[in-house]
Amino acid sequence: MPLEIYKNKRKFSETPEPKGKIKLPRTPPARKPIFVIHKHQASHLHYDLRLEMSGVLRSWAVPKPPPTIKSEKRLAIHVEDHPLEYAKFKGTIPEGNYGAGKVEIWDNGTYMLKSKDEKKIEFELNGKKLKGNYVLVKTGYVKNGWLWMKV
Ligand SMILES: [Mn+2]
Repeated sequence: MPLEIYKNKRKFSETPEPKGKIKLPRTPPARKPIFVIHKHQASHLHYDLRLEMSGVLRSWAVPKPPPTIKSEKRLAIHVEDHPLEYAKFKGTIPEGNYGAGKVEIWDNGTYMLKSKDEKKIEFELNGKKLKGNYVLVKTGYVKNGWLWMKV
């Protein structure tokens, strides 16, 4: 169920994060899909890569800074889909809430999907910091683990 996990993890009476809409677009949007990378100072600093897909932001938590050169491989843990409105979210999630801590927009822009299947997603980012071709490849070593690389 889209966004059900997202909603179940959060108390919207306490967190400033968007509630999100369940409704999915019936037709692909005419505009280019967006991406955002949040810098999230939770109990452990990490970066959240989010790609717009099927009306939600498909999301990965990345414990290290995003890859900017070809030799860097980043573990990216696939996490729950986030609502599209989350792309504009920045703020502080209060103590005692899921993901408590400061959330900043580290980069954003549009992207072009090059290919996508269950184990591999190829895409070209056009952000302010990140530009060029990237790939996410599923890895069997870690639960929900993918590797994120610049190619
Ligand atoms: Mn996060």
